[in-house]
Amino acid sequence: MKLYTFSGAPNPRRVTLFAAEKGIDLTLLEVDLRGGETRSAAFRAKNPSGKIPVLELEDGTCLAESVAICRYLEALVPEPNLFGATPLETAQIEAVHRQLELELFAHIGAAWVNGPIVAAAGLVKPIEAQRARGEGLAHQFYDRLESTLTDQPYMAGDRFTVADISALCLIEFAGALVKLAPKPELTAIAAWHERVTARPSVQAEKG
Ligand SMILES: N[C@@H](CCC(=O)N[C@@H](CS)C(=O)NCC(=O)O)C(=O)O
Repeated sequence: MKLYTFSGAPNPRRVTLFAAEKGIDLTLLEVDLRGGETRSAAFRAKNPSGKIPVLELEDGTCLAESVAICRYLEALVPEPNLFGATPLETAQIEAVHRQLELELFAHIGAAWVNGPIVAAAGLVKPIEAQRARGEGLAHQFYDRLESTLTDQPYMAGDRFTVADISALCLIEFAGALVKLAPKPELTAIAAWHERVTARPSVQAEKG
C-alpha cells in the first residue's frame, strides 16, 4: 500500500505511526505540498479535498482522511487494538478522539492558517483575531488535558490508543511550527509526552 505524505505534516504522521504500531509496511510517497501538488487535478482525483494523507491500495483504490485510513488498517490488522476492544471502550476512545479533532485540531489549525508561515507562503490572507483566538482556545484545551492526564496516563484512559497518536502528532506540530506548545508548567502533559515518545514506533521515526 502507498501513502501520499509530506515530512513534518501532522495528519500523514498519524497514519505512519498507527501503521508502525501495527507492524504494517507502507510505501511512502512524498508529495510536493508547498509546490501545490495536492491541488492538482491528478491529486484531486485521489482525494477531492486536495489533502494528504491518501492511502492507495494495490488495485488503485484511494482512501482519504487519516482516521478513516487508520480504521481500515485496524480492520486489516486488529492487534494491537487501538480503537477500542469493547463497545464501551470504543465509544470512550471515539469521544476523546473527536474532541481532540473538533476542538484542539481546530484551534491549532486556526492559529496555523492565520500565522506567519502560511501568510508568507501567500496561500491564505491571515486574520490576526482568528490566530489569537485559536491560540487562546488551544491553551484552554491544554489546561483541560493537564487535568485529564493528572488522573490517567493516556488520553482515553489507562492504555495507549489512536487518541494518543493524534494528540502527539498535533501537539508536536503545534510546538514546532505554530509556537503553540503546552506551557512547561503543565507537567502531566510533559510526562505523557515522555511516555508516548519512548514507544518503539516513535523512536523508529528517528531512523
Ligand atoms: N481531516 C484531514 C485533514 C488533512 C489535512 O489537513 N492535511 C494537510 C497536511 S497535515 C494538508 O494536506 N494540507 C494541504 C492543504 O490544505 O492544501 C485528515 O485527517 O486527513
